Amino acid sequence: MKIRTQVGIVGAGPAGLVLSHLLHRQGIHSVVVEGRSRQHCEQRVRAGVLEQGTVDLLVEMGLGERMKREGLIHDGVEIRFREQGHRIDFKALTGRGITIYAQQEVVKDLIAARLGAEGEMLFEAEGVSVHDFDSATPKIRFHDYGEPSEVLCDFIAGCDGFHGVCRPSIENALTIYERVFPFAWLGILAAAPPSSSELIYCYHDRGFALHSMRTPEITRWYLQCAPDEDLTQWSDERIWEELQTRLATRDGHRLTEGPILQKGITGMRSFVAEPMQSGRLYLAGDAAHIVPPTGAKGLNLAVADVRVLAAAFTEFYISGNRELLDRYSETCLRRVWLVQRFSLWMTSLLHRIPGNDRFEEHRQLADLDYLTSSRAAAQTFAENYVGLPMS
Ligand code: FAS
Ligand code: PHB
Repeated sequence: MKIRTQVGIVGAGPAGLVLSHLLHRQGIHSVVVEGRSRQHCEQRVRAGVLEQGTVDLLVEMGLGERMKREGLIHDGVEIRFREQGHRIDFKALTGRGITIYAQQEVVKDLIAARLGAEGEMLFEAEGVSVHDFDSATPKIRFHDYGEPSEVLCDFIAGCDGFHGVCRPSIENALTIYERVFPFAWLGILAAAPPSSSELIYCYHDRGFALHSMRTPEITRWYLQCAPDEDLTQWSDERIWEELQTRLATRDGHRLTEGPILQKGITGMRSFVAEPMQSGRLYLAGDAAHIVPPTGAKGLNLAVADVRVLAAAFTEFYISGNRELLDRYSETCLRRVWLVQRFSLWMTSLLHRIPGNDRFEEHRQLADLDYLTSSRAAAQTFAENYVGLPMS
């Protein structure tokens, strides 16, 4: 089976789907080739925080209706340490906020919008590979239910995440920058109402903890753990006990517990591949960079990349001018490193760093003290957290 299109996209995550819909709105044809099933993509539990810029773009793309109805708008977060909470007021400091709306809901809305616009998406594609992206006719090859198939295109967008095939296909052209953290996150989804109206980021002697949510009935919690933590050692009771301990406050306020629906361990790394393009293959999202989830930036950075890429493809197809395409990597990498900086800073601020001596711990506590007592420090935190302005 041979399909001809303008932009071949590998991966139906937020990056690939937002790109495909942005191109569609500019009359540019694309085909999305995805290795997993639609159901898997729509049920994968990942991010939950949307920056204002991401929300504004989804609304502009006509995808705001359900997000506005079901999303939770937050104007601040709590930073908790030494059993005391300190609120950072995003609204007062930046005039902006964040929206809590699960990544899988964003993906569901995007897939529905693509199908509604008769967008071409091929799920469960096997053995995907990319070819000839140094020529004028790049190709995506795969098996479609056993049938050898090929997408011929002008450009390939590699939106296939960290473990995809696109980045390895150009690894000789890349320089890799990486930090792997000596800890991970044990994340749970619980049928328990939020214990606070906003997110709580907590520094504790026993390790980091995070209170987040998805809906008024469903909460999301994270605990710092070892990178090779054995999940079978974590009963629901032990998880709640540890959360109660780390998030404890002087007023003795107890967290609202409930049945745990899902639990998993997520490794923590900072990763950047440069450049984000080679020939007619362009990388976007987790295919090009990974941030530790402490800053809640992964999904938002993926959307920021494809916003730039869609504008570059649009300029090319309207005027033949390749300037934005040629500057794609340079344009995105400025934001990528700014977001890496912030995510690394937040991770170092809030986690117990193995091997840190008492001096380092006091410096870390002083960092937390400064953040929660200085308006200037809170302003810097807020403007990064709600999302730096789009270039
Ligand atoms: P994605 O990984 O979302 O999508 C890539 C797509 O490509 C997938 O559908 C995959 O199936 C497909 N694919 C892969 N290989 C392929 C191949 N060979 N052929 C065809 N298709 C292929 N960020 C936060 O801000 N907060 C969080 O709590 C958070 N939790 C996370 C938990 C986990 C376990 C992970 C891995 C990431 C988490 N992130 C979180 C970051 C996350 O949100 C990513 O940044 C976001 O999914 C990036 O989107 P994409 O670049 O579209 O990549
Ligand atoms: C989440 O809700 O999944 C979440 C929130 C904030 C983070 C990371 C994850 O920093």
